[in-house]
Amino acid sequence: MSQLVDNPNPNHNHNLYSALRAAFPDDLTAIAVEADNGQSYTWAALDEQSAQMANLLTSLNLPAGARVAVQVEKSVEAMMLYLATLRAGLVFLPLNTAYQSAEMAYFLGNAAPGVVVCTPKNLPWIRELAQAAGTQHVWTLDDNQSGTLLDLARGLSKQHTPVVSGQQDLAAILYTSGTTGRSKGAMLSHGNLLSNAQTLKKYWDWQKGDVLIHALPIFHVHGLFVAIHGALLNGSKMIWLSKFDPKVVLTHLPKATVFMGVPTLYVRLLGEPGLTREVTQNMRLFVAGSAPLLTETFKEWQDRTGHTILERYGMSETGMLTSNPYALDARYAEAERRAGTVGFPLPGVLLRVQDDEGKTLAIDEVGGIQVKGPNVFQGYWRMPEKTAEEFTSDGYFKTGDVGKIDARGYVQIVGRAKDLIISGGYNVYPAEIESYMNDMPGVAESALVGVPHPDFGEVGVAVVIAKPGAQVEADQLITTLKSQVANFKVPKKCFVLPELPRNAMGKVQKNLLREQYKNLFQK
Ligand code: MCA
Ligand code: AMP
Repeated sequence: MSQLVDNPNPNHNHNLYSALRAAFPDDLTAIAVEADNGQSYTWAALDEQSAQMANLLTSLNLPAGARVAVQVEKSVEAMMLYLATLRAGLVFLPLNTAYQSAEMAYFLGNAAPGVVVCTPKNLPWIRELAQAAGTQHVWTLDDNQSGTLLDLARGLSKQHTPVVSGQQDLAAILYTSGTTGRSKGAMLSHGNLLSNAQTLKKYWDWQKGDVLIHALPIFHVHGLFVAIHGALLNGSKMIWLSKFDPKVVLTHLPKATVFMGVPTLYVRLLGEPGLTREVTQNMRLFVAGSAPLLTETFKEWQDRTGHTILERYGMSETGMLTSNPYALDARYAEAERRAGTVGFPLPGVLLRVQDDEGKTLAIDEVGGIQVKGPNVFQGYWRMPEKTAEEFTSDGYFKTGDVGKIDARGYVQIVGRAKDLIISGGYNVYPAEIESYMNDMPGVAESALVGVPHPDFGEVGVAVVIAKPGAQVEADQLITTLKSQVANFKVPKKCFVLPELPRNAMGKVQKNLLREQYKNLFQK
């Protein structure tokens, strides 16, 4: 599986927090985070308040590797809880705030966390689910610096020495669905996360004086790891936005140097007349990822701002895998950031393209992208067979993405072998939504396909077949789904048809449905 080669000295503490802490500036009274609620946090505050939370976690005497499941709104305190979990040698399990009770029941039941932290308004139902999962400690954290977590931590010591962690000790579990079936918890170790953060620090040339606008949610890799680790490992200030609002981002751009976003964020910023060369003149780096960036967005951004977006590619299981160059990369002849590509494999990442027979393909040949490196995860939580299925016999992880490498070394993603829709940077698994739809009264079968969307890049469209004699209302079906699953997973349109297109083998031809509805949302 993963190969962790950095510092093999067994006595070295690989706790990720220790490395982040070592990068804090000497002046701990400087501002580390400037939040949009008017609150500022010094580096000392990050260290001391996360120490208090770590002391609280430590006082529970949970076994090493116990999970701390967290479903809270974005706040600086939520980030401190992440840091505290690392310090205490426990495993952070972030959960999207859009998840509803059935989804949460699965995650908590599967992960059996030692601690659950939720928003106060969800406490009644989360407490029930947590108790059913055997969790002893359920705390609250609101986005206004209140909640039982903070009440309990407040009186504790502001000093905490990070637990000694090995490179392969788990730091986080991120649920992701992969190819089929129920969500799988991708287990990421301290070594996985630190090696990726160190690689990106160098590759993107994080500099003294950099200031990051943090506008992404913190329950997925992009906002939690790529953005936060990037800033902390460079001792850089973050401008912390609780929610993405393009107008608010514009007001902060003149004070910042780095911005990271999914393509939808760039599309929405381009919709603002105030996005100009002038407002972005102090910016050094715009990073895009989590979903394909359209060439038209890339070009429009260049025209409007004079900046070239740097697109990179990654996964929950692996962190970042490839990146367009920041500057000349000695391994390659070119330093150009090329639209429609995700750049070069990052230093330390081995990437190849194989066909279904396991033959490694030549330049420009299209096949499955496979990767190996110190960033590649430790396996799926309590699913050893699934883990084994996703690795080749020589230890490469099968990403499920389909792509090619061109003669100049650029990786291009041309499709996905996995049935997955990426909508506004969030993953939607058709199999999951189809199973909800198939369970609805009167529904014989259903299919969910992704079609182009000007704002979200791609959105789900449902096609439903009614049982003989039954009446199915498309609007009702959408309303029912809204009460069952996270809102971003709900199809934007639903059609009730007499039958699904099938091939000679009886398999639903989703490509035909995608073709049929491809212009549904186009301007
Ligand atoms: C919100 N809605 C969506 C989405 N987000 N529909 C489809 N896809 C979405 N992503 C819908 C809601 O269901 C709701 O519909 C309506 O939009 C308004 O909801 P609201 O929450 O107010 O939306 P928003 O604040 O405008 O959110 C849009 C957003 C957000 C800012 C683009 O989706 C977002 O932050 N996306 C970033 C996700 C991300 O960080 N991904 C990184 C994953 P209704 O009213 O009908 O209910 S990490 C990853 O993928 C890998 C490792 C990587 O490479 O980084
Ligand atoms: P997740 O499971 O949320 O980590 O999503 C990972 C998936 O997002 C990858 O397997 C890709 O399919 C997709 N992805 C991430 N970055 C990009 C990108 N720059 N271009 C295209 N797809 C991407």
